[in-house]
Amino acid sequence: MPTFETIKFELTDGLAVISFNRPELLNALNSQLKAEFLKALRMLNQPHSAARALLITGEGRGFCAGADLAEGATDAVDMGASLTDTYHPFLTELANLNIPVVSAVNGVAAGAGMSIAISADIVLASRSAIFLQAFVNIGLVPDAGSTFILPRLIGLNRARAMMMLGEKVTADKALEWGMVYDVVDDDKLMETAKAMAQKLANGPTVALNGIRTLMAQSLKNDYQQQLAAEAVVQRGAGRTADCIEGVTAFIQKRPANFKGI
Ligand code: LHQ
Repeated sequence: MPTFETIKFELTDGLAVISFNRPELLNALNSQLKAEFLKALRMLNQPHSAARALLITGEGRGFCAGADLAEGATDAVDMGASLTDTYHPFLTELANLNIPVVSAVNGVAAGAGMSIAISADIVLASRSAIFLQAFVNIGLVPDAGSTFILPRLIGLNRARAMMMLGEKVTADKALEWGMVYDVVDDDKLMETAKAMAQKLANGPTVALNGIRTLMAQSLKNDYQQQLAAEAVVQRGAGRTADCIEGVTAFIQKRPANFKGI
């Protein structure tokens, strides 16, 4: 297991937990953190990884404040290149994971930090969490996938306003808008998020990955294309040992014991 400094990485009972670990700067993304995050995600994407779910959170009072502005992020000659070279690799690795991803948003999620938070399959927020499309406040456009994901979650109207006004949105409002799945009291966040992620880690991994695939395709397909995609993915899920186990457990009136195969 490599040694990480700017993230914490654990893998127990099929559940991988990545915590951004620069709490004094609200887990702002410097070069080292981006590289370590990418490395951890690549480990999870290895064919024989034991991970069956991923939980992402932040140490301290923030989830992630986006690009580390003190690292010279804004002095970059070409910020487009900064995105393609240092952000897109980890975002792509995250999107390509074949296990479900939960984010536990424990505090402020700003700029690219918000993009990471909302790219999870299930976003859980603490009551004091804050969501901020901070980019416009420093003269930038939203990036790291925000312009793709946010309008799909909350609609163009609210997404545009968040992006243009650069105002903080509370967890309760994010819930009302459909940006997050649920909001829980601060002291219950990690317990709730870990239980949820562990449930996914104990689940039928092939089917869960199939849901990820189908949800991604749903964003671009028409109805007939999506019906066809469901048939393809279902063919794979229907051939798993977990499907046999799920049906057998139902008939035998006992909980299913999924193995992820
Ligand atoms: C920070 C940061 C931070 C460094 C708080 N960096 N230190 C950008 C550029 C290039 C190409 C690719 O794309 C991107 C993507 C982006 O993500 S752009 C957006 C970057 N993020 C921001 O603009 C957010 C800046 N931060 C804030 O607006 C506030 O800090 C928030 C609203 C996040 C939190 O406010 P507070 O709760 O009042 O905390 P604070 O401001 O006091 O921050 C605590 C410390 O963290 C403080 O340091 P200090 O030494 O004074 O205790 C901040 O300077 C530091 N910090 N964000 N992004």
